[in-house]
Amino acid sequence: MRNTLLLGIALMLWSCGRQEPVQPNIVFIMTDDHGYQAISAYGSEINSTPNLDRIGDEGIIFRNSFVCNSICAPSRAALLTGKHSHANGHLDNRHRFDSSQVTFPKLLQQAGYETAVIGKWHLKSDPTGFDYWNILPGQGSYYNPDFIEMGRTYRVPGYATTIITDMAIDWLEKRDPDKPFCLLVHHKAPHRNWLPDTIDFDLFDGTKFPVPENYFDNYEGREAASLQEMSVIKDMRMAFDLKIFGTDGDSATQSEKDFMWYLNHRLSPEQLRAWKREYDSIGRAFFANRPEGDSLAIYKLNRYLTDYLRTIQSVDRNTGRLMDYLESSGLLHNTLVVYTSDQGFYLGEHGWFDKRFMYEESFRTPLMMHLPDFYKAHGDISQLVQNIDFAPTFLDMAGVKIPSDIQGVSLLPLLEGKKPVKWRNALYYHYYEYPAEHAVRRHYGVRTDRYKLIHFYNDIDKWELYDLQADVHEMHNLIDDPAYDKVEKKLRKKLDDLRKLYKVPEDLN
Ligand code: SGN
Ligand code: CA
Repeated sequence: MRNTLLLGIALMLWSCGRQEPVQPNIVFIMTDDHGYQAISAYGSEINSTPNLDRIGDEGIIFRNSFVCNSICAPSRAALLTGKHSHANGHLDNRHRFDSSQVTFPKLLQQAGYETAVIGKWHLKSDPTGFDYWNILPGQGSYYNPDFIEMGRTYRVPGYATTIITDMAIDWLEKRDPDKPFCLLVHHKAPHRNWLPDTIDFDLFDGTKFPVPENYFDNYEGREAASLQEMSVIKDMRMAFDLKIFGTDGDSATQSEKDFMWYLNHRLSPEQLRAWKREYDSIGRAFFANRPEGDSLAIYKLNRYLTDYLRTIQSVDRNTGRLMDYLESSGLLHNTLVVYTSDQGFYLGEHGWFDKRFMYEESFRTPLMMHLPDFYKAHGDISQLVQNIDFAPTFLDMAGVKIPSDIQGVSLLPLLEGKKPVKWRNALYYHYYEYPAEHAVRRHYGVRTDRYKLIHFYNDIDKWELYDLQADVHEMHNLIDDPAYDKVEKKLRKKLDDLRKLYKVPEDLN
């Protein structure tokens, strides 16, 4: 009896002393087109990102994080709603987001959170569910960008990544200190056409980056891949993308003229001077030794990666600034900091830039989290996670009931360091933007931890099957290989099951 009493008192004391998770703050940092291959925490061989790595080093790093539709606006709609594209209605970049839908910021707001979004938005309709919003119109500008602050448009001098970070810190300073908060920081970088901050112009100068082993891919057995228009060699524009003016002589292309107009009208005289100093000298070196054939192909890759990685250095530096602010202001211990991208990107793999395909480089997206003290997970997380999981995770963490029609799952058990026995064993993917720029055919598919089955449809009808263990670069389509008949059958069944689970309309195939 006495022992039971003592145990009761001890339990009571333990539960009183136990640190309960007060509604944690959320800082969600999302870049535009940041491939995991350009983050050192993911083993990058081409750059170093110490400030981004810090998030993963001190917290967790997801090794198998994916999107449901590898394109900007649909990715953002999936983030807000926790639903696949067919369910939230945002199939491609041309849609306008139905902002009357239930979104996680709206539910957090109702639960007492102060909410804000700053930076790229791209959903056409105005943000809803935010106490404060200040967004780039459309794709936004790298230099001296316009912003729409709660309906008012104005221009801000400086560089987009730095300005967005300044605005984020400013909002944190001015927010209601008595409320938990959720702040979405959405960078423009490193989106095409990769314009670096002028202070980063000396980075990667003359670097010869390793050439991906499938850079000269011939797309054998992969018809949709052969039909794309996102090839570094064929489709990158010399002036607009690579900043080499004058390759067309007197007949400068419209794109070259438009880009020149943008530079002359948007940049300050000082920015323009720095810009010309940098790219005139690159142009002179190009014409002095004009490369052709394979040398031109390699030259283009180096030129592309140089500017792409320069824009990422600014993201890294500014993320460090934001982390330092959270730490010095005492917020970090009770804040979930997420670093991710709206999708991955090709850095020359298969000969490409851009995204859209369900192949690994663009289907995957980086995901690292710095956790509030209460959550004990640390290091690598290998479960399959997807961008539809953000909404339920944030709601779960805030103690808000997750609406039953949300299709993602809460990642909280993983953040708590648990090893759930029943985790999802396959992911559903669906890309819809065709006919469109880059000519990537519509496709949907399923990926397990080892295999991937894809169906390209619309003006094409092709299936592809990959064994990711044997063929990490997805060069060998096994769909006609009898040795994989059983695997294919299982995957088709899995795909049907997922399409039923997510209620994908029959005609979307
Ligand atoms: C622009 C780019 C494309 C890019 C899309 C979508 N062309 O149209 O290369 O795929 O955006 O990007 S550009 O000539 O205007 O740079 S997304 O991130 O918004 O989905
Ligand atoms: Ca994007």
